[in-house]
Amino acid sequence: LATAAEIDTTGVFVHLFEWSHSDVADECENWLGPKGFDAVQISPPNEHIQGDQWWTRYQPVTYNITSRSGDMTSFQDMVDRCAAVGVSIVADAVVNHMAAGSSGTGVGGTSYSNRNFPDYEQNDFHHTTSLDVNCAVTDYTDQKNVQECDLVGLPDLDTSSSKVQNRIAQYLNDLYDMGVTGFRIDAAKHQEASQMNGYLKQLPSDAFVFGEVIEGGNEAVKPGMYEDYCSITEFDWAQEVAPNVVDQGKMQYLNTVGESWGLESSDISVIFTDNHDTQRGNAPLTYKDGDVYKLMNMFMVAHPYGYPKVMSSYYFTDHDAGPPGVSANANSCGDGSSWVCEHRWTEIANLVNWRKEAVKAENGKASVNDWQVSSDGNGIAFSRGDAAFVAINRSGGDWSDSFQTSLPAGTYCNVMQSDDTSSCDTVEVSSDGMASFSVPSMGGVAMHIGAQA
Ligand code: ARE
Ligand code: CA
Repeated sequence: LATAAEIDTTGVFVHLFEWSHSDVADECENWLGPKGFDAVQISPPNEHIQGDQWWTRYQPVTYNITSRSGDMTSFQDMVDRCAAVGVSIVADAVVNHMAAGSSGTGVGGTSYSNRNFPDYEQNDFHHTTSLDVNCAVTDYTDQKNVQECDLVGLPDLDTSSSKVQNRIAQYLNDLYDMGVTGFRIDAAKHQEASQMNGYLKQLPSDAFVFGEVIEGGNEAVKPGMYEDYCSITEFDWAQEVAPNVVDQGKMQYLNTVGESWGLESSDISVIFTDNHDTQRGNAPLTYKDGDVYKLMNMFMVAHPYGYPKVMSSYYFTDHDAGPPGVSANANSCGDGSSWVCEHRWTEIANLVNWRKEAVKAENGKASVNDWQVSSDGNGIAFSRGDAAFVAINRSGGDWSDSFQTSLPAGTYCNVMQSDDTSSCDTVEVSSDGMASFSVPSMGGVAMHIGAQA
């Protein structure tokens, strides 16, 4: 069996939200490996409360590997099969709190009562007037309220306690020993950063960790407080970029996206167009927006800022609805009622290997060269290193032009159409790097040295 690789944050990963272990394993072999995705974020793999809603996954009962996605055997099989094709697993770690309510039973059959679980007793939780009572998170301007009270009624673990820290560390190390090399720390913002580090520092140093820390205007807890310990979710990326993709004529401003826009530093920022919460909340764009959403994803994967995470969804209208009952690999991707599979959209998927070639050629110096814009400001085109070129057109009409690339002369696949070098539509680049072509309305053209016809 292959050993799981350390996560390469210069690549691209995908969140296969609510996919089963066996579907993730198949997807690694059939799609993610060949397309160059470097990792998959999975839904929380541990035992959670019963119920059909997706959010039952965020109410842990035990750290046993048993969940709606599958059991321990299917979990290990997934990790191994993904590793064998170069795809690492990022586990969503729900460790700030345990399941809510006065009593219940987990999907693995474990019973619990108010703040009493096999792994934790009432004294291991933050509490106020008595052991079974705690305050609620109500005031984001108050750090103590955010970090020591219960988030939406979820009993808040006392992460200052070494017993709690050690138990969390053991869970994460068990996952690591099974081959998991990445971790999303759910509700990291609700844990004091150095207390979170009390368990993170017990992980091997090659583990990749990012904390879910949502930046909010006048809030007490800031992403910067976590940067010594882990990468962070940069929620502002989508909020800042989206208007420039949605509004007419603003694509032209996107070349400088990054720290100068007030975003956190690129090397610690996980970016995404939307996530499983924001697509049910305030995401500026989701799969429901069609082409304009696709364009934003294209830009995210092509542009060097941050570590891009592609959101892969299922169709929903009801906020709480859990995943479809059908396998994602039963030809149900894109059927309009089960799995959306944004990560299989050609223009997004084929830019993943494009980014890899770009990063290789740049040799550590991420750069945007040959920046070109259309006369209406809706079209942008750029090179990265001398290995990759992309043009993205947000306008209602095609954009025909002669483009400056830094590519060596040759015949390239337009990977936005296909990366099959025996049958793709091609683009000719002449010895001075120039190429003439038409960029389709609400679409793109992209070439890289790894896909020459
Ligand atoms: C569910 C029910 C609740 C019920 C609770 C307990 O919906 O009505 O009280 O169970 O019985 C998810 C769902 C919740 C769900 C929970 C547990 O979203 O609805 O509660 O699972 O099943 C804040 C946090 C951030 C958090 C978001 C949602 O800071 O960490 O709220 N995100 C993560 C996950 C969620 C998950 C949890 C945490 C809990 O990604 O999917 O909840 O594990 C401003 C602030 C933000 C704040 C945001 C929303 O932007 O700056 O910090 O995010 O508002 O309040
Ligand atoms: Ca907490």
